[in-house]
Amino acid sequence: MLFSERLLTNIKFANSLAVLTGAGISAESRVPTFRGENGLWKRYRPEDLATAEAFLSNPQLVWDWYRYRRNIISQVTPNPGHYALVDLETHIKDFTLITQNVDNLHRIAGSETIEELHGNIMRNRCVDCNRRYNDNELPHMDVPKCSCGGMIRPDVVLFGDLLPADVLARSIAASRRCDVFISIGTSALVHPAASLPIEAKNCGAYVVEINFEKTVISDRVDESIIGQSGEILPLLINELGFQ
Ligand code: BV8
Ligand code: ZN
Repeated sequence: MLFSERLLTNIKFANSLAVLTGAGISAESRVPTFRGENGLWKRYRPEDLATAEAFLSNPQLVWDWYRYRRNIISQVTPNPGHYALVDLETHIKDFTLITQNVDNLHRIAGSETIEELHGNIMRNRCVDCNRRYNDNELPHMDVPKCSCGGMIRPDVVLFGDLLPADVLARSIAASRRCDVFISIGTSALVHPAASLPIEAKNCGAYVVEINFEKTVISDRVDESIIGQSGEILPLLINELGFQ
């Protein structure tokens, strides 16, 4: 049996459930992760491409990087792991999906209560006036400029950026009040997202991790299930046997 009776009972009777996802849940959709074997950070230096300073000193390079990633993401679709979370959400009264991913796949799959901690690669914003631009509204320039003259950047949270305060506040609140917290496909190395499973644990939640391998939080959670989230999550929904 892949799932303990304790896990199944805790989820079935949970009033409040929070999920944290990372790049691992999108790996089976062929979206590269960051730190795995073929991870993006193995080939590129994050400090050159995904920091606030990098954008200001070399906006063209950072735009090229996000256009490259946007191109990959525009060709992929959600996998059974994303859809299993859509299903789970319909059975839990108070459900919050907190994601570190910027790939929009949870939204495409149909999840409703999504907290995008690190923004969304399909959105853009002006660094000066914060005006939002959809992709098709972007001026055709290597480094698009806003009507106010400011530079436009991808609306993602880079290293050194503060996370959107309202999103972070709702994510912390969900982690503190949930009965069950499920951490899926994240190396739990990037803060403050990585602190959420521990915050949930400290507030009495039953914390489960689903990952391809052990992580830095594996020995601090209640249950650590090793495997592919795209296989495990549909099996979990099946075992829960919601009516
Ligand atoms: C901030 C941009 C205030 C968007 C990203 C406290 C302690 C230590 C450091 C800090 C701290 N507070 C702040 C920091 C600094 C920094 C940080 O955490 N650095 C770390 C690296 C040490 N944090 C920040 O700068 C944050 N800002 O806190 O502001 C501040 C600022 C400075 C100093 C103090 C305070 C901003 C963080 C956001 C950075 N933006 N990306 C983008 O391009 O995507 S981070 C990047 O990593 C992605 O967003 C990604 O989501 C995130 C986390 O990575 P994962 O999703 O976990 O992916 P990873 O590849 O690592 O792991 C994948 C996992 O999946 C693996 O475990 C693998 O085994 C598993 N897996 C693979 N396949 C599968 C699978 N599991 C299941 N099934 C599979 N099939
Ligand atoms: Zn502007």
